[in-house]
Amino acid sequence: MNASSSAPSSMPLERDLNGQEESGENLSAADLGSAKVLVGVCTFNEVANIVTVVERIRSALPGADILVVDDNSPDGTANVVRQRFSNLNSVQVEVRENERGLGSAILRAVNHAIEGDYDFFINLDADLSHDPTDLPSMLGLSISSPEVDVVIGSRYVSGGQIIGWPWQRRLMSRMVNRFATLCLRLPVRDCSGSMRCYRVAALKQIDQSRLRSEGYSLLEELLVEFNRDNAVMKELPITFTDREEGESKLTMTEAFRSIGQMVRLSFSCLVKTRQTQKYR
Ligand SMILES: Nc1nc2c(ncn2[C@@H]2O[C@H](COP(=O)(O)OP(=O)(O)OP(=O)(O)O)[C@@H](O)[C@H]2O)c(=O)[nH]1
Ligand SMILES: [Mg+2]
Repeated sequence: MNASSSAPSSMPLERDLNGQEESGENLSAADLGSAKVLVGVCTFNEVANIVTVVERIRSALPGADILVVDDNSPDGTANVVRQRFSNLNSVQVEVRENERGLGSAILRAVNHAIEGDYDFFINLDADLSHDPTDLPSMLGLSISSPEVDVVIGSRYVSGGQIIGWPWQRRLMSRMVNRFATLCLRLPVRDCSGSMRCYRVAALKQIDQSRLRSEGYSLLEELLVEFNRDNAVMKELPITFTDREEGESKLTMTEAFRSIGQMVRLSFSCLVKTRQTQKYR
């Protein structure tokens, strides 16, 4: 695909472009150059985490805007953000009154990035499982590699790890990712993680009318669409730490719904491969 946007020429970070090392430095507003960056954080009942995560994102990427997409959380997550960051234009909250679902919430933030003419859209969870100090190296790699359409914070490449999950959760995640790699033919190891830095020009190319997932499976579905468009995907190792505060929203019902969506997606990938072979 590679619909690249402007890349500032001088970046102060020392990076290994294979992503094996990080500088640990933060990208200041000046370092972002002309790049306009939106960080999306989707929330449902994250009152215990949201202020900390927004503050850590701000300190990691001071030049970025932050959008919290909250599904009218009964615990008052949205109000807490509004009150705590009321003096900052760079922190916005969008409350979806009658919608639920991580996938559709992420898409809302994606569309905000497209409509706002941002260059990069970064997504991460609100529960501090994703460490905001990883953001500068993910964004740095995106900015310095115009050919890369999405940088994926990956638990499953060398250097990546998961802390705090029981073996059942690890097994389930491994199986889901193995399925996605094999059956959805995705050329990455971590297909289900949400911590990603997308080039907005590449997101614009996606035909959103094709997307069916409202929940967690949107993460795999976006990669399937990217792959269909021959997008370039790159993985950077991250450490994922199990949440300490608040409760998981990944219910068994949502897990089965997402697996069902992935099976549907795998059929459409199979049909596409057959058609390609037939007309080759
Ligand atoms: N807006 C919105 N956000 C959601 C919804 N479901 C989950 N989220 C958010 O998506 C992120 C990931 O959800 P988690 O519950 O942490 O799911 P998980 O990381 O797979 O599971 P655990 O870490 O074990 O809890 C968190 O920031 C949630 O608040 C939803 O329906 N709407
Ligand atoms: Mg989580």
